[in-house]
Amino acid sequence: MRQKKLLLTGFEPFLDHPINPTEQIVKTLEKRDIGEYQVYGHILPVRFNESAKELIDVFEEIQPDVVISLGLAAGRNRITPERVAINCNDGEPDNEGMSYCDQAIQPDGPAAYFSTLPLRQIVDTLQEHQFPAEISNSAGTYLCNNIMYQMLHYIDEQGLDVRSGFIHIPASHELTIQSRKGYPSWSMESLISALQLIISCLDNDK
Ligand code: PCA
Repeated sequence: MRQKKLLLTGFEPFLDHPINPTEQIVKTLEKRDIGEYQVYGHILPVRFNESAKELIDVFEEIQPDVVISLGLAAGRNRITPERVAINCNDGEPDNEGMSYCDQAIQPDGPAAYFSTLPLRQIVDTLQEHQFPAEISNSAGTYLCNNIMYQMLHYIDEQGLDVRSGFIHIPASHELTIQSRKGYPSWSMESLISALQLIISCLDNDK
């Protein structure tokens, strides 16, 4: 049986966050075999004009069976798989100083795309293992929403049988200490274990 490929992405640090725990998670898990999947890792820039293009280039090179993109949501206390990506760029400037206000990501694209990851199974599995989790109904309007929308749009336009979605993770202890903010935080060990459980959910799906 052909081994399945999972493309797991994280982001570089952004705004006033000195580190991005998603980068550490991806670097730890890349090249590992987890369940039926071999993990291919990639760290994306936080740039409206580049992130999605880079993600799609990597996608075309690897041709994965599943895409899971990770982003930091400092302030959230749970792991939150995102249900939906909306066709909107808005908010804070990116790492290049570029910002958008109320702008469509794809002017002719649909209003939104739903995640095609097994969201309920992911949340239930995490909670059974004592990791707090909840489906989130908004990925915001910054880079995380942008790449989730663009990846799902590409898969849809190309008519591919590939599941894709986005998962926000809470701050790590290291980030909370370094940033001197009061973010709720998780140990890196717990974040890695939770991600392994999430990836194992893909095996029973479909
Ligand atoms: N989180 C941001 C972008 C990069 C990241 O890790 C977001 O939630 O949009």
